Amino acid sequence: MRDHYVVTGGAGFIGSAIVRSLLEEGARRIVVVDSLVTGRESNLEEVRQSIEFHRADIRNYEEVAPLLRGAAVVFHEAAIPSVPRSIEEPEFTHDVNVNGTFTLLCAARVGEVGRVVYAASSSAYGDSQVLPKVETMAPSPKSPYALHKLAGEYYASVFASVYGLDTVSLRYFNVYGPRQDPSSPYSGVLSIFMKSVLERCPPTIFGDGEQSRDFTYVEDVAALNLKAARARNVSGKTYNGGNGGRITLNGAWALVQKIEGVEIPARYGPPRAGDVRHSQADTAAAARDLGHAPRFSFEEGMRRTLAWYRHDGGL
Ligand code: UD2
Repeated sequence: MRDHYVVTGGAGFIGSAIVRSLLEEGARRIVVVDSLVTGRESNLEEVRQSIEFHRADIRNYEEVAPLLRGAAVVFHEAAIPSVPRSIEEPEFTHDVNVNGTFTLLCAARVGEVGRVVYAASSSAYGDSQVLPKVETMAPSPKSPYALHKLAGEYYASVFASVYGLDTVSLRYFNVYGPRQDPSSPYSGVLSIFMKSVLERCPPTIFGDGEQSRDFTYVEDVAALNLKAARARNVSGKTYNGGNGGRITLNGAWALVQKIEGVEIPARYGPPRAGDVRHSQADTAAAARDLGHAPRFSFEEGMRRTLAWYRHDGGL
């Protein structure tokens, strides 16, 4: 009987939000698989008694396969994110993101997993001429990371068509929210903005700050994952996981300052290699096929996130 859920990368920022949402929905058995390379056990602190935690690397078939066997759904979040990290560490990030995903899909197939929901990335689109970005557009990855995530998506789709493994891919659009680690140079820009404003230090914006992103609140992404786990007739498909809006980095930093009631002019540095200029999701397919409707406006998400960093995030 398929009775359990697996979340790879479940000690990470997005994975741990999926774990929480599963628990809220009454899931009985949740298995977290995490190597703790970027994830942290503290992200699971208050739910630790309600889940099974396994420190394991998705590249290790022998370790991972028994944990997946017979799972109802595997949410595959484990990855080494970051465009610049993939440029600086191409072998390691390829190994985890591409080979790790391949290994995981093999284990899911052999273990007769009910469905794999794969964390894909909006970076697959690259610099499309048209906004918003819709799933029918040809992908155009600009960085190793974008290519890794796209390869995983293609593998998921091929495992569906060739082996009959039920898979669905969700292209996340710049997810932010509580528990995003702000401490690394590879951290998501909004977590860096939160740290900067609370420490009253100017952030460095790469380029002119007029690049834009469809920042998406982590709880909306977790909700989308649960919908994708249940939707019918979606196997082998890819959906955008975005909010549908778009804000520039200058606009986002202005909002952070407004919420905090401070004025700290940002510093500006050279543009970052592999950076996409504009990003915005067309959300129609996810709404139609998965029944997804994002709940959090950017300002509401930012207020909640800042409150978390202030009270719980140790800043
Ligand atoms: C990409 C994907 C995103 C997700 C993520 C995982 C796109 C459009 N988005 O995010 O969906 O998969 O990768 O890592 O490809 N920046 C600064 N100052 C800083 C840090 C960043 O200005 O201190 C800029 C950066 O140059 C970029 C923007 O902020 O223009 C967002 O950068 P990011 O690293 O937060 O995310 P991004 O867009 O590479």
